[in-house]
Amino acid sequence: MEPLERLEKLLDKEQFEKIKAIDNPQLHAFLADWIEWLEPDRVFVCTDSEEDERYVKWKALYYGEEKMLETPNHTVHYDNYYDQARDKANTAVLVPKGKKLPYVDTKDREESLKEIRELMKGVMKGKELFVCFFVLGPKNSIFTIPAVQLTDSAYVAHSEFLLYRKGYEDFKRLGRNTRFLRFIHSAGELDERKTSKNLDKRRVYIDVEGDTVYSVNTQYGGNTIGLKKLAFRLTIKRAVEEGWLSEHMFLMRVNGPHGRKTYFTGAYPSMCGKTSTAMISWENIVGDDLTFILPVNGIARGANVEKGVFGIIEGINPEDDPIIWQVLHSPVEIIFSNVLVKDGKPYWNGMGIEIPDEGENHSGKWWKGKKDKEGKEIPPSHKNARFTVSLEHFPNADLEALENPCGVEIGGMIFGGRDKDTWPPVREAFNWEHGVITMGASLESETTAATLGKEGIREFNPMAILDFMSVHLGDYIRNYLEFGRKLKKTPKIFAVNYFLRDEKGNWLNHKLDKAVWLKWMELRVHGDADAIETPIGYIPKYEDLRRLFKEVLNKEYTREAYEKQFTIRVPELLAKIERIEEIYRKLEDVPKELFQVLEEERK
Ligand code: SPV
Ligand code: MN
Repeated sequence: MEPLERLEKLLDKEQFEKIKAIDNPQLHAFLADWIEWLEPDRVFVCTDSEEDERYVKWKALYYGEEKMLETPNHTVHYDNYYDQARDKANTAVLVPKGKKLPYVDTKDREESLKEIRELMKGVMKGKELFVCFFVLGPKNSIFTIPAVQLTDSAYVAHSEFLLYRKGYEDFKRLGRNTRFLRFIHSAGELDERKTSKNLDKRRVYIDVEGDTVYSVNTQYGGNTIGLKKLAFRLTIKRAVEEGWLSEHMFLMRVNGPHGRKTYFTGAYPSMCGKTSTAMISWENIVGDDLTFILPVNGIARGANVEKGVFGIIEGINPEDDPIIWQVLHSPVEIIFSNVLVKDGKPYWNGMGIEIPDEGENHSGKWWKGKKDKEGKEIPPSHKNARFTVSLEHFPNADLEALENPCGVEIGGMIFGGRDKDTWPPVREAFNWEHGVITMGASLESETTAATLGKEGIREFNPMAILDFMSVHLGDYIRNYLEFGRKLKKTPKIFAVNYFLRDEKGNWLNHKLDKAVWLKWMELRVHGDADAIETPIGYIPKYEDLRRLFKEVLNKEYTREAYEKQFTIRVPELLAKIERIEEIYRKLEDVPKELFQVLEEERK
């Protein structure tokens, strides 16, 4: 039977008409195959209408995946106590037999497709399947990538409405041969709290070959919101094949002198200051997590893949994060996840106000001192508790840049690591190759007490993208280098480190100093500030920083502070070059420029 005929049998009339309106046989076949396989009780197809979006939100409440909070439009969602972060152990990129990728888990494609299909057979019995259409990147643009998500979680679909641009009309408009990304998710069997129950059978399989990601028995956003990190693995592969960049980067506007607008991207491993940089209140955010960068007429142009924020809520307080605080306390649509709730109000660790001693959180009914099965005390909110909200509600969002179909010209690209003793607070690369190799491809970050038992262990994380590296790292870096060669004008590349310490272990910078580094980088993009040439790139001159500290933060900046911060730490830098070379020497097929540039820097 033809796919459309099968769909007519599977869907009720109203839903079938919505699908029929899209003239795409590949889509029809995909839907028919999977709806038959997943066996949902009912199927709802989301068009771009407000009404359909409202239906999904209502279903998230109806099925108990979300609960209303006191403030209008605020809801809370809980994930299983053991399903609170990206599940690296059960996530794999599928590859042909015998192939492997460095640094990410790979599995045999054929066997794994079989395994995941088995896990998903009939998994939606008794449930409702939501078929959702979105696009990555601005609509109707050179960046647009259409995607379809199947999920039995109304929470996942609801999150996607806040985070991505609707794509049903795009699917209708785009031709029959349009390539699209596919995500198939089931939360699996749910427990009485409506969280995924069969965590031992949790799987996230990324089939780059088939442009498809499968995710089952999990709800946490990073494992399920298809268009986020799942799509990211697919677009990295596509970008490398097609010669553009799909990056784990924020996109922001830094405001220069006389109203000049300069756009920067930034890649930082987690806990290195990515969000707090993108959210500096007097600059303007375009995106906080994922950026596509395309060469257009010799210029690198960037666009936010998403239109919302799935942000970490821990530590957000009115003093350090006035803008996010304000957004979180306004009656705009927000999903809070894995926070503490008492009397309809959400609370989280480090919010700077008193937190109740009891309530409901990711562990169920919670009281201060409650311990988990392992005997560990349960904090009020999970450290990866999050908020999901659209960027349009941020007073400092640059919405014009966000929806610009041509994206924005990228003036600078920032790579931010965390180390106590090696990189200066800010510096500029000599050129594209130098920046890509000694900054991006050499990015490391120290583990923090919050994330791992051991503090201060340096972890290699090139371009902050290692978890998602669905292609060979050597190919990824080669693509980066070639990308620069396609440009008439390459973005300037910078490296920052907000976490430098002195010999006694004291921090050398304050939290907000990064705002000064941004202004300096903005000037450098336009050749409006001098710099000192060092063996590792250009560093700021004291006088410029002193003036900027005064202008931006109204702070004095002493020469003594400057000298401590910007002294080139030769032994540490040499040791770092050694470490990075060692890593790349073990990989096959790394561009030879990488070793040459590192060697030059050593000399
Ligand atoms: C990250 O961990 O890099 C995130 C959140 O942005 S997640 O969606 O879990 O990947
Ligand atoms: Mn991220």
